[in-house]
Formats: sequence, C-alpha cells, structure tokens
Amino acid sequence: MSRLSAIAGGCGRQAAVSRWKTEIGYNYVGGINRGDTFNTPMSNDFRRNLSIITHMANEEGIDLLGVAGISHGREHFHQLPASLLEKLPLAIVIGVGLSAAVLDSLEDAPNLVYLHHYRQINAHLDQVALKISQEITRLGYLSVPIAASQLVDWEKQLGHVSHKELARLAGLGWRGRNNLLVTEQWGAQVRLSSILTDFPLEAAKPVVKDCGNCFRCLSSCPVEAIKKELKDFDSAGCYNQLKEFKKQTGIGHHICGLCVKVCAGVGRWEKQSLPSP
Ligand code: B12
Ligand code: SF4
Ligand code: SF4
Repeated sequence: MSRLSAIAGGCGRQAAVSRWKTEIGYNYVGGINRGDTFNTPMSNDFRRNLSIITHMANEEGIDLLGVAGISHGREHFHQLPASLLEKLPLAIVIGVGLSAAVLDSLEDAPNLVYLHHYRQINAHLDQVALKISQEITRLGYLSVPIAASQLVDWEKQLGHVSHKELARLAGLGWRGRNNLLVTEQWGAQVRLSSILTDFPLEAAKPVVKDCGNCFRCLSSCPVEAIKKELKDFDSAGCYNQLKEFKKQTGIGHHICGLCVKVCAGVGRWEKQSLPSP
C-alpha cells in the first residue's frame, strides 16, 4: 500500500470518519464492544478490516501503512515467546514522515531540533500503534504493539524485531544503500512501528525496486559507512560515529540523520532542490 490520503481536518474529518463507518457497516462508538461491532457478520473480510485500520491511521496522521506476513522468519524476533509468536501471523507496519525542514537544519551532526523531532515521532508512533492495537483487541483479536525504538539486546543493538524488514515485507519500500527502508514518496525520511496481530488481513508482497542510479547518500556519511552495495554497509563504523555524536552536549541518543536528510524520495527531490549527487 502506498501513502495514505488524508481525511480533511476539523468537523470535516469527523463527518468523513462517520461516513466511512456507515459505509462499511462499522458501528463501534466507544466502550467495550467485541463481536457485535459490525452490522454485518464478522468474516474474514480483509477489505473491511483493512479499511478499519487505514481509517484509524488516517485519523491519527499516519503516512504509510502496510501488512506483512510473518509466519516465516521467527528467528528474527527477540524476547518474544515462541508460543505467542505462533499465534501472530501478520504485522501491521505504520510510518510517519519526517519534517524536511527539521532535516534541513542538520549540518554535520545531529542537533536538538532533530532530537526533539525524533523523540516526538517515536512517541506518536507508539501512541498510534497502541490505539490500533486496542481497537484490534476490542474486536476480539490478538495484537502486540512493538515500540518504535526500544532495545531488547543492548550488546547486539537489537529491538524485538526490525521494523525496516517488516516494512519491506509489507511492500512499503526497499532497503536502500543507506541500510534504511526507502520508500517512493518519503525516501528514507520515515520512521516506523509495527503491530503483530492475528486480525484477518491480506499480507502484501515486497516491492521489487532498489536505489537504481542514485548514490546521493554515499557522500553524506561522515565515516563513509555507506557503500555502493548494501551488503558492504559498515554497521560498526556507523554505530561508532553515533556513539561519538551521543557524547555531544545535549544529544545523549544514538542519532545522526545525515544520510536520512539526503534521501528525500522521488516527489520531494524536485521540491527541495537538493544538490545533485
Ligand atoms: C538498534 C537500532 C539502531 C542501531 C543499529 C544497530 C543494528 N543492529 O542495526 C544504531 C544505533 C546504529 C542505529 C542507527 C540508526 N537508526 Co536505528 N534503530 C535501531 C532499532 C531500535 C533496532 C534495529 C534492529 O533490531 N536491527 C536488527 C537488524 C539486524 O535488522 P536488519 O538490519 O533489518 O536485518 C535483519 C532482518 O533483515 C532479518 N530478517 C531476514 N528475514 C527476515 C524475516 C522476518 C519476518 C523478519 C522480521 C526479519 C528478517 O535478518 C537480518 C539479520 O537479522 C530500530 C527500531 C526497530 N525495532 O526496528 C531503529 C531503526 C532501524 N533506526 C532508524 C533510524 C532512522 C536510525 C538512524 C538514522 C538514527 C537516527 N534516527 O538519526 C541511524 C541509521 C543507521 C543506518 N544507516 O542504518 C529507523 C529506520 C527507519 C527507516 N526508514 O528505515 C528505525 C526503524 C527506528 C524507527 N522507529 O523508525 N539504529
Ligand atoms: S539516497 Fe539514493 S542511494 Fe541512498 S538510500 Fe536513498 S535512494 Fe538509495
Ligand atoms: S546514520 Fe550517520 S553515521 Fe550512520 S550511515 Fe547514516 S550518515 Fe553515516
């Protein structure tokens, strides 16, 4: 699935939300409501279920949403019991685009404006993942929201699962030379979160695309961690640089953003008139 189209704000938004709820027979109005949530019998109606999720996501200002099948690759999940994972065949992946203006404020290191933006988008993603998860729970299905940015293995620098990989599997984009999830519309300027679930939805297929002739990010990295081939990406070099940045006054987090700044996505390259690679 590609970028979500926004519902108009204010009263218009409320009206639009009511309209789609009526259209799809969705009459949940708050409080605890499970099996009787729909006017029509609850079957494996993927389209309607996707509609519930995408409209919620739209209301919450989510820019990207996709569904990944995760029945395979369980070894890539960490600190989640196998007995739970086997009940969760899907991941709903959500993404929020970063402010191009905030990224423009980056010169040769992360700054406090970017730190704030990073933290707020993480918090926003976590809140939306929670809301979607609560709704799925109310509908009688299982859901586990995964933190946007939380380590479960500090030494190996691992989260519960890689949102980038889930996003790729959900067809939202490809793994760029910068090792990040790169999308058509947002480039790498998108942060991600995921909800593991058994809510009946159709899993997408990964997109067959890559960075093509773009090498824009190679010169953006202060330690030249980004190479022509993704397989040669220097993870240790990148991490060491982020440790250096972390020490800088007021930052205190492993952030950087320099390779994100230059990976703006097809639509935004024209608008931003960034220098040619
Ligand atoms: C730890 C971490 C880091 C570490 C990296 C360490 C590492 N091991 O990757 C450090 C501190 C260096 C770091 C740096 C950055 N990070 Co970081 N980071 C994370 C975090 C919290 C966990 C990543 C993780 O577990 N990686 C594990 C690796 C090994 O996963 P992987 O590369 O995808 O490879 C595995 C999969 O492909 C898997 N696999 C294969 N088949 C299958 C099948 C299935 C079903 C599954 C699930 C997996 C799977 O096999 C591979 C090996 O295990 C995530 C949040 C999250 N939970 O995803 C954010 C995250 C990856 N970071 C992000 C960002 C933006 C950054 C920075 C730009 C910092 C910043 N914000 O300014 C830099 C970019 C560095 C770069 N160019 O790659 C974003 C990426 C967004 C995007 N568009 O891709 C994330 C997703 C946070 C978010 N909520 O958006 N990060
Ligand atoms: S800047 Fe270009 S080469 Fe680098 S990850 Fe983005 S699309 Fe790929
Ligand atoms: S996050 Fe910074 S150090 Fe790491 S690859 Fe990107 S530009 Fe280089």
